Order: sequence, then structure tokens, then C-alpha cells
Amino acid sequence: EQHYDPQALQAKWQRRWEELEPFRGSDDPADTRERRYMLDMFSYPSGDLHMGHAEAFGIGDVFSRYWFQRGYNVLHPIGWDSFGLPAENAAIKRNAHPAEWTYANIETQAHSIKRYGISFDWSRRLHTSDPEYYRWTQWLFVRFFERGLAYRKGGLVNWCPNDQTVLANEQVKDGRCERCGAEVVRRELTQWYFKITEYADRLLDDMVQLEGGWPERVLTMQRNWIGRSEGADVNFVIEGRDEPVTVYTTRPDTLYGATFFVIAPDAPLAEEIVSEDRREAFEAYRAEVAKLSDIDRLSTEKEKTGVFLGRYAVNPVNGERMPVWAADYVLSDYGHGAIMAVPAHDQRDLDFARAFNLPVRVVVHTGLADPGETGVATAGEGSLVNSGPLDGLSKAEAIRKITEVLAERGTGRAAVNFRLRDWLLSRQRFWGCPIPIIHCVDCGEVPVPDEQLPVTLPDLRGEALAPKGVSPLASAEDWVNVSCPKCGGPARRDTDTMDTFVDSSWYYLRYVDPTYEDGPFDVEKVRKWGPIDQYVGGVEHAVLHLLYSRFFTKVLHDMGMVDFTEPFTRLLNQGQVINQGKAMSKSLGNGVDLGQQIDAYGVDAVRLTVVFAGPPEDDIDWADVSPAASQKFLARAFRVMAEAGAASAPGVDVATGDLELRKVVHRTVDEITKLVESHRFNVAIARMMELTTAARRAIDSGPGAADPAVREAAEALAVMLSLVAPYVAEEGWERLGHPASVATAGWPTAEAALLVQDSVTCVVQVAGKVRDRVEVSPEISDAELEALALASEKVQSFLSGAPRKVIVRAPKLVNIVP
Ligand code: ANZ
Ligand code: ZN
Repeated sequence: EQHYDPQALQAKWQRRWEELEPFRGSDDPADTRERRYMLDMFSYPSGDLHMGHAEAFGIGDVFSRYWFQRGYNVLHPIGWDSFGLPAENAAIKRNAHPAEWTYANIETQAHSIKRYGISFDWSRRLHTSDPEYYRWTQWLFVRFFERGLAYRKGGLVNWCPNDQTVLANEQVKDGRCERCGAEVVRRELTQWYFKITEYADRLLDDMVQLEGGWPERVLTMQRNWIGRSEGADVNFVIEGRDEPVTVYTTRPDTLYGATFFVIAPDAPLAEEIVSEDRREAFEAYRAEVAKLSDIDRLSTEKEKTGVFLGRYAVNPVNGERMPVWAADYVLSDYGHGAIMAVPAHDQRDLDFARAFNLPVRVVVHTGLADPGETGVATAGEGSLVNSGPLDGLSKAEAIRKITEVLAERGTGRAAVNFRLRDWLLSRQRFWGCPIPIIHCVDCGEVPVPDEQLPVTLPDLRGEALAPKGVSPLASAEDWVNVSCPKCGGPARRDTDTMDTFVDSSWYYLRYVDPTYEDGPFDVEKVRKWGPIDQYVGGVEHAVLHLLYSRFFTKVLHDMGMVDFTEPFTRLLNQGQVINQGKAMSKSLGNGVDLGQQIDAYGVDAVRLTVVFAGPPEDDIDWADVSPAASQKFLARAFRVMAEAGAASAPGVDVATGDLELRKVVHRTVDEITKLVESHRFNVAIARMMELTTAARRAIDSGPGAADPAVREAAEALAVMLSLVAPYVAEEGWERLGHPASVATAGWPTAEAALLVQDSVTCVVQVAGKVRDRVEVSPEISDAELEALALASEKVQSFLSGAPRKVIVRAPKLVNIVP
């Protein structure tokens, strides 16, 4: 039977793979193979697999399967990032427990992933919502707490009074809740934070390790997110206040150009210093600003707003009095929450000055028109003017000089500032990892002792999970009230759960032994497997998961638990699958269902389509690709393998095979190897197609199916095809007479002797149609080739008289226009 039936192959081989388990990473100390750790970003269990998974897993599998074929000891695990809000919302709706929805979805996805044929080591599967896992998330939290890296502080957060919940900055649109449209208020809440800012410098500096291995765009995003800048802290006296106020500036050279002073309206300082006659206006303004997200506040498009606070600051270098304003474009938690405004050289200050008629004074002469007139601030190089002792200096010289002067006088100093904020990790949500802290009136924050971990979630379901403004855990009285581990007195558990990004910050370490009981991970095994050689996942995690994981790794390094400082040596961000030029969405009705695609074309055709569509980083428009064409190609490849298998037995002497075909095989193997190594997977597939065509021709109009070179071609095809079409490859391999699994059969090697090209095939077209092929030397000249082509009898039979034009592309193509 040489009919290609993808669904039958899937049923057959999925069962065989379950028995064979060809993809186990080996921890056997006697196993001396070189190790490779291949990681796919794990899945969130919301419903079944979708096209995005199909692409990410499909691309990741090319790496993993290639390494298996090359004989490495490969670790390629899979698990689920299984805490999170959607499970909770589903549970409220169905009056159920979030675990039911979560684990049902995990089973559905696991089933689909197995069908999709990804080379995962299923023995290492983990779920972050399992108590065996989150016990160790809690253990790590306690270690961070002990090191001063987890702490609680009060702060303003976005709060939706309707949904009774905290919102992320990204969920606030024009001051309203993205979901329900209610006006968002800022609420003062005491929350847990991780002190990621303490690692800001190292997060930046260690990026040198990632150059070349990570997409430049992700490195840039992280660099901007961390936002290191250099400048100076400058002290200003505010009339009537004893303590001077410090501002951070990247341009201390412009100090003589400061014409007013701005404080963030939500900074305590603004409230403290506002004069009595301005207090009412100030408070009204502050209430308006409280509705805005930082993103809104920093927008340069937004009209400038502010209120005069009725007070004056004194410039430390020239004694000038500057009015003090409160304005929303200054943020309370950046720098010191106050700035000196230099409208001539800072656009936002200039916009503000023009809106409120404040003076503009140029202090760096750049040769450009006066910003006071043009409305365009000048930020570039120039020489200092109107600046006393700095006059005539360049920007850099002036920065150095003024910083020295300020330091001598004790009114300032060089300073570094970061945009990065500490990581707010507490959530008032049920379906997450409980924070393992007990609050005691006498002892304060007491960590739950290690031997009492995990602190498991209480059994709440349905309505009990509905948002009430405080964490649902607070309503589980029996669970909340405990005795203090230190003094035994009455105490209460912390009722917040952790951001799910905490769970995913260390999962790649747990995979080496997910049942390990003596710590979060087996340190020795991580030493052997880590760090991850290749990570594959979406770019949407550029500054969240990928930054948090780097932070965790550094802390674990400092704890002596890992011997590397960067977790992911190489990173690939696959593109998105879109349809008709747009992201798939319910409202557009352009969704593509993975299950339906697989039912229609088979797993192999879908996988091949995904990888063949273009470079792995590019988006795939499903309207532009053809899984049907992929299926046709796979059917052709299948017939080549089946016919070769039927005509000859394994172990024939390939050296006696047809030389022309052998050369094609070895050249193709050589090219495909290089293409896979350089991640040009789509081009590698194009070469596999060419090899299939060459083998087909050898069978039909060449030496025939029994020729050893045909077998050689078919075997190479099976192995190489296994990277993207594992089912047909496995079946083909079996038809060729080999025991399963093709996945570990070994990558073919190209023989150098067969790579020398002594002739190439030149295609001769007449009016765009192929009419003949001639074997020529690769060095043939255009003129020689043209003569040779015109001499062909086949060609002549399509010509009546002299051709109008002959286009020659030596040595591969001649196109004759009759
Ligand atoms: C005076 C000045 C003059 C400034 C000039 C810039 C240009 P980066 O590079 O992002 O660190 N700034 C300081 N604290 C701020 C806050 N809390 N909210 C909003 N803006 C703040 O930016 C540092 C610059 O951002 C500082 O330098 C300050 O404006 C402003 F020609 O000081 B500059
Ligand atoms: Zn106590």
C-alpha cells in the first residue's frame, strides 16, 4: 500500500512513540554524550492548542530533533504555567473550583501536543499549580525575603471600583477601566515587591553574554526598560522649608537655564509645601491626575496641565527664585519626584512653559532657532552661554565642571538613575501561589517555616472567589487564623497570592527533576544541563518573563545554587500566525482552528507549512500558505520512500549507486545541514523538496527504484524530514526496512568527494516552458552555452527561424524568446 494516509499514520505512530519514548534526556552518569537543553516557553492552559502553539512548538522541535539526530543527549521538557486569572473567572461563572477548569484544559492540551508529535520528554512534565511545585515557589520567596529582596510597601495602584480589583497600567485606557469603562481611581495599598532594582546594573552589564544569541530587538527593549541614565543630583532650597529638595537631572550643564521647578502632584512633598491659598486648586488637580496612568502622564501628545503651588525654589548656582508647580508629567516614583525645568532644552518643559507663560532661557548655543519662538527645544551639542563660569564650555565639559562645583559646595553630586521599578508581585486573587508569610502583632512579618511548606490554598469555589476588593483568601477564616511560628501568639496568614510571573521565573530549573524533594531543583543536575542552549517563545515576554527569569537566575547564583548568571544562552522569537493580513480575532471572524487544519491536512502537513512559510522570526499569514500543497509534497516523499523500500533492502553498497543521484543527495545533505545550523529552516525544506524530485526522476526515468542511490536518497530524506514531518518520516523509515525510531537514526553525513561539481544541469526554456536539459561545465561561458542550447534538437523543434531574443544565465538557465 503506497497511499499516503496521514490520519492512519498518526494513530499508528503516536501509539508506538508512547512505548518507545525516544525523547528521554538521560541522567545516566555513564552517558558521555554532549548535552543540549532545548526549551519552549511553557503553555498557559486556556483551552486547546491554537495556531500560535503550532508555530512555536513546530519551530522549537526543529532544533530539538536536529540535536537528537546529531547524537546529543537532549533535554526537551514541557509543562504548564497553570495558575492565573482566567481559571478563576471560569470557576466563578460555573460555580466550580479553578483547578477543575485548569487540569481539564491541561489534559486537552497534553493530548493535542502528543498528537502534534513534538519531541518532548514527558517524564519531566510539571504544572506550576501543583502543591509539589508551588511549595518551592514559596521556599524561594522565603529565601528572597531573608535576603531583603522581598519586602512590603505602601503605594498607589490602579483600582477599578466596579470590578473591585487592581488593574495593571496597561489595563487603564484614558483613565477608564479597559473592561467595564468605570473611572479608575488610584488606591493606596500595601503590596509585596521583589527588589529587582538592586540587580539593575547586573541585568544591564550581563547582556554582553547575550549579544549575538538573543534578538537585538529584545536586548534593546530590556535596555530601555531598565533605562540607566547618568547625571547629577542637585539640591534646591525651597523658601520656608528647612530641608533642601533634591532633583535628578541628566543635564546639570543646563542649571543656569532652569526657570521653574516642578513636583509630582502625587508626591508627599507637593502636599506638604503647597501654600494655603493654592491648596484647594492643588487638591482638585491631584484628584484628576490620580485617574491617569503613567503612560498617559508621560505622553508628549497630551496637553500640559498643572497648578502653581504658591512657593519658590532657589537655584543653588545663581540664587534665582523659581516658581514651584505641580504637574502630572513629573512622576512621583522616578528620580526624586521633582525636577528643575529647563524649557529651552527639554521639550516637555518647553510645552509646559508655553502653556503657562513661563520664561525660556537658552544656555546652550546650538546654532538652531530660539526655542522660545519655535516651540522646539534644542537638546543637541553646543557651547554654553548665560551660564557664568560655564560659558564657552561644551556640553560634556560643562557637565563635568558643574558636577565638580556642586560636589565641592555640598549641593550636589554625580548620580545614576534607573527607569526600572521594583516588581510588584502581590495579587488579590485566589488562583495563585499563596505568599508564605504570617503577620503577627508582636513579631511582624514571619515567614512560614520551610518544613510547613507548602501553604496550600483553602478550598474555595464559585461565589467565594468573586472579587470583593480584598483577596478571596481573606474570607477563609479557618485558613487565615493561625498561631505565630515565632511566639505562638494569634496571627494571620498573608492573603495575597503571587503574580504568576513568579512561578515562571524558575520553572526551567525544576525540569531537570520535577519530583525532587530536597529543594526547588537538583543543583547537581542543573550544573550538568544548564544554562538553556536554545529558548523559543513569543516576543511579548521581552520585558516581563525574560527579565524576571534573568533576575531570578542572578539571585540563585548569589545563593550559590547555579553556576551561571544568564539562564537562556540563545533566544528565538517566532513570528505570529495571522490571517488575511490581520491578527486572528473573534470579532474579525478570521480565526484558524488548529484542530480543523490537522483534521483536513494531517499533523505533518500543518507542521511543514508552519516551518516552510518563511524565516522562523517572521509572521505567517495563513491566507498566503497552502497546507494542501504541503500534503501533496509529503505524499510524493512518502511514495519515494515506500518505493525505494519495496525495491531494495537496507545495507546495500551505496557506492555502487547512480553517481549523478548520489551527488545530488550529498550536496543536498551538505546544504541542509548548513541551513538548519543557521536557522534557515524554510530553505532547508525547499532543498528536501528538490531531493524528492531528483529521487522521483531517478525512479521513473533513471536507474530505477532498486538503485542503491535511490535508497540512499530516500533514507536521507526520511531522517531530514523527521525534523518537520515526524509521522511520514517514521513510516518511510519503517518501509525502508529500519527499526523505529527515525528520530534517533542519526543525521546523514555528506561525503566530501561527492560534493565536487563536475557538471551542472542547465534548463533550456522556449517561451518560458522547459524544453530541454543539458549537462554543462559549471565554468561554461554565456556564448558557449547559448550555442549549445540552440543546437538542441528538442529546442529547434519549437523554433521556426531565428529567435527574437536569447537570455543566458550560465550555467543554469537559457531562455529563448521565439
Ligand atoms: C533638567 C533637564 C534639562 C533635563 C534638559 C533634561 C533635559 P532619563 O534620561 O529618563 O533618566 N526627570 C527627572 N525626574 C523626573 C520625574 N520624576 N518625572 C519626569 N521627569 C523627570 O531622564 C532624566 C530627565 O528626566 C531629568 O533631566 C529630568 O529632566 C527629567 F535640557 O533635568 B532633566
Ligand atoms: Zn509572633
